[in-house]
Amino acid sequence: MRTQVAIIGAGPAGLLLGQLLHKAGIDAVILERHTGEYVLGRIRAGILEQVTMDLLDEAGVGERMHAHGLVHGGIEMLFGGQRHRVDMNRLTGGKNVMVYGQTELTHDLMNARQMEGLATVYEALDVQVHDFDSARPRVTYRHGGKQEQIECDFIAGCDGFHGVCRASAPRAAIAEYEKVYPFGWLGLLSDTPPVNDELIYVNSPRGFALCSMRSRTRSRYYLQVPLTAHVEDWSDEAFWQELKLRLDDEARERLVTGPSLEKSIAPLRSFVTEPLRFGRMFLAGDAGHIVPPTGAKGLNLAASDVKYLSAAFIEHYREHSDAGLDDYSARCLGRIWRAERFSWWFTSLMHRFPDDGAIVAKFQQAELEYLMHSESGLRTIAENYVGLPLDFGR
Ligand code: RFL
Ligand code: PHB
Repeated sequence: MRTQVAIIGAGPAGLLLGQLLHKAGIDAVILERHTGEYVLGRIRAGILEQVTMDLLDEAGVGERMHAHGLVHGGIEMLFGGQRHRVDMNRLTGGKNVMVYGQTELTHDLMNARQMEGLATVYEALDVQVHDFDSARPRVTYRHGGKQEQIECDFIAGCDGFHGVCRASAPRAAIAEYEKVYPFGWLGLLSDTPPVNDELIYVNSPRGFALCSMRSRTRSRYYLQVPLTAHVEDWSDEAFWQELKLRLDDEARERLVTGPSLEKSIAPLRSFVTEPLRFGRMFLAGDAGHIVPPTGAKGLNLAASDVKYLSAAFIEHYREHSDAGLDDYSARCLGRIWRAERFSWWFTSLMHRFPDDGAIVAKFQQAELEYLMHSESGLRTIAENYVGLPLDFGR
């Protein structure tokens, strides 16, 4: 088989890239290790920045998001038993975020691809990337018991943190920066109305908590848990009990509990690969970088990588210019490091670290009080949370 761009991974990054390339008349094949149902079963991100919403519109898949997504102009911060609102809309001159689950977005992209009859190979096993340092890269894989090969012009590594693409880059050509946090997030999804109209980020003496949602009838809650925690040891009842202990009186009273639809623990990590290009192979999304979820940036960074990469491929094929491809890594990394910094800072501000004594909790409290009472402090949170403009500072 031959194609112009071989995309590895059918998560949001790979599917969105496939859709944007298709719109531009560029041929692509997507190879995915798992089944479509498995990909849809992963409960992950919930918050989209304006840049991501615009890109979904550009890809022609924004209709359901606009119909069912919830526009949020603020978030609430709970610490010291008090709630404070960050009015992001006012502080950023009218910007908002959209609450729309990654599952829904993935579903929309999968549907669009299927409707247009575009090639996605699910359950593609033992995917390997070859010769990306030459003009004729290849991808090999096994499917339905047969060995297959794709010849292509470019390889897009959209295969997430545990993918094969980054792992295939020459070790001498790659630098990796990593911080692993000493706790994880235990998430619970339930068909119960959200406790609040907006998200609540909680810094409590018992650890971080987050009240989020997927719709007016479906809630998503998270608790900071030790790295040693096992999901089997957390009954639904224990989860609700602990969440209540981290909330304020009003939220505790309003909280509606119910059986979990899904419960899982995610570790927290900051990770960046430099560069994101290796000859004719490009990394995008979680394949190149991971943020702790506190700032809600992971999916949004995957979308901005894809925006830059699709524009670079389009420029290559239409204008015979490689300027966008040559600039891809630097352009993405500027945005990535800014989001990494915000996610690390917000994580440090809101969680209890096991080795920090009582003094650090006091520092956090003082910093939060300062931020909530300073216009510039509030704006710092707001403008980072809604997403900095594309090519900020360039
Ligand atoms: P994905 O979604 O991991 O998809 C990669 C795909 O590649 C496939 N794959 C392979 N296929 C073929 N061959 C191989 N060798 C392969 N290896 C892997 C995988 O099966 C998979 O289908 O990466 P992508 O597309 O870059 O998307 C990134 C996002 O999924 C991720 O950044 C977000 O979910 C992060 N995230 C959040 N991001 C936000 O922007 N806002 C949020 O509110 C938010 N909340 C979260 C999050 C992530 C979380 N977890 C569980 C890590 C909340 C949580 C709890
Ligand atoms: C979510 O709804 O899953 C979510 C929302 C905000 C975050 C992280 C996760 O910061």
